[in-house]
This record gives sequence, C-alpha cells and structure tokens, in this order.
Amino acid sequence: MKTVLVTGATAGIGEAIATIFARANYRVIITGRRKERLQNLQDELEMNYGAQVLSLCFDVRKRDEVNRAIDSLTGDWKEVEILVNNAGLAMGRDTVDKAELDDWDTMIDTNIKGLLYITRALSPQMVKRKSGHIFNIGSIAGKETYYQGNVYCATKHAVDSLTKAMRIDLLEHNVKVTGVCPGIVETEFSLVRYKGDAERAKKIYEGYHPLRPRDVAEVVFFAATRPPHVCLNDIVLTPTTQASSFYSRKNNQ
Ligand code: NDP
Ligand code: 8X3
Repeated sequence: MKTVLVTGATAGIGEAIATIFARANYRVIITGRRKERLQNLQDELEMNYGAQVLSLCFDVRKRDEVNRAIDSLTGDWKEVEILVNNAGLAMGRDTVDKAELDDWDTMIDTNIKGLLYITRALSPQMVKRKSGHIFNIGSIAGKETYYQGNVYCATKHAVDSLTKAMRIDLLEHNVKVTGVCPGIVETEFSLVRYKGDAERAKKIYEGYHPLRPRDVAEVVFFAATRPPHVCLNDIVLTPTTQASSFYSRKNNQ
C-alpha cells in the first residue's frame, strides 16, 4: 500500500485528490491549517472507504511547522511515495501600483516557499529509496500572465520553473515530477482571492461550466498510476468553455 501526502486537503482540489487516493486504497496524509476540516475529512474517508488517513495540521509558510510535521511521521507513514504540492492561493486582484504588499507576501510565501519547504523536507527519503512522484499544482496562470494577475501569475510561473528544475535534479534518483496546470476550477479559490466577498466570487463561475475539483483529481490519479517507466511531465487542462486565460465563452454562446 503506497502513502500519498496532499497539502491543502481541507478544500477544493486537494480534498478531491485525497478522496480519490483514499478510495483506491492508498494510505493518505492530509494537511492544511483548518483542524476541524481535516478531522471531518479524515472521519469521512475512514468511514466511506475504510481508508488509512493521517491528519497533519500546519501552515506551509512556516518552515519549523513543516519540518516538525514531517519529522513526526513514523513507520509506514514515513515512506511517502507520492507528494502532491497543492496548497496555494491567490490573494487580491489589482494592478502593481495598487495591490497590497501583504497579499504579495502571502502568495509568494505560500505558493513558492511553502511548496519548496515541503519538497525539501520530503524529497530526501524519495532519493534514498530511489522511488517517488512529486506533483506540483500550477495553473494556466503559470503559462500566461493576465491583467491584475501580476504576483499570482508570477508565483505560478515559478511553480512551472520549479517543476522542471525538480525533474532535472531528481532524474538520477528515479523520482518522477509532474506539473498539473488547471484553468478555472470551482472551489473556494475565488472566495479566498476576493477576501470573503461571496457575491463577487460566485460571478467568476456564472455562465461557464468550470472544471470540478474531481476533474483535476482524476488527472493526478491517472498520472500517478502510469507504469514505472512513464512520467507525464506537464499537464494543462481547462474547461471546454475556456481556451486560455484570455479566451473563454459562456455555455450558451
Ligand atoms: P481552495 O481555496 O479551495 O483550497 C486551497 C487549499 O490550500 C486549502 O485546503 C487551504 O487549506 C490550503 N492552503 C492555503 N494556504 C495554506 C497555508 N498557508 N498552509 C497550508 N495550507 C494552505 O483552492 P483550490 O482547491 O482551487 O486551490 C488548490 C490549488 O490549485 C492552489 O495551488 C491553486 O493556486 C491551484 N489552482 C486553482 C485553480 C482554480 O481555478 N480554483 C486553477 C488553477 C490552479 P487551509 O486554509 O485549511 O490551510
Ligand atoms: C487559477 C486560475 O485563471 O484565476 O489559477 O488564474 S486563474
């Protein structure tokens, strides 16, 4: 039985990824900052699928918390075969002359530094075993830059670059690295980006048929279950209503 660790499993895409692996009988480590949500998801996965689940509550931005959480793993839980770097967010949407500096710090610390802290803590045991698979959840925002997307887009471009860098660095150690870059997915992402403004967040998805978290989870699961000699390197998926960050159509057009 393989162990998978999913960061940001308390909502959206991460929750769907944890669920799809739990259902397939993997041992699943779920992480996030919201303890109650972690407990609820753990209960649900154990009850529905008889899955083995471990919750680790920590903030990916805090290096000490990350290291303490990873160091706390024992026995089979320690042998993480699949790491899904999913925790991330956009905070605010404004032009460079007006955006909040704290928002920029939050996105850089979470999307880039958090992803690096976890990867640095977990990759040595993959290297030692000469086996492992790291998934980085990027975005189409890491392929293109859009108006008022500045720092969010920059963090996802950094994720794209780090995905390539990790694949090169870990090549000799037989560790696979896959970038998964979704377009619009209906999650709490917009609610977080617009700081709890539910009306504004809802409008983002209106009239489209956005991806569901499960659509992304299925892609991750497919990539994770290819034979040992096959690595899917870079996967971009969007709803059929979205050709790119700039071109999309409402369902009825
Ligand atoms: P959600 O807001 O629904 O989920 C985000 C998850 O990240 C939550 O579980 C949250 O957990 C976790 N998280 C955020 N900050 C931290 C932190 N500092 N420490 C630990 N966990 C954290 O958004 P999505 O599911 O949509 O986003 C998941 C990933 O997908 C992100 O990297 C996002 O950039 C990317 N993405 C999303 C798209 C979309 O349209 N929704 C499209 C392309 C990419 P908690 O708050 O409990 O800590
Ligand atoms: C999230 C998708 O288009 O809002 O990464 O940047 S988008």
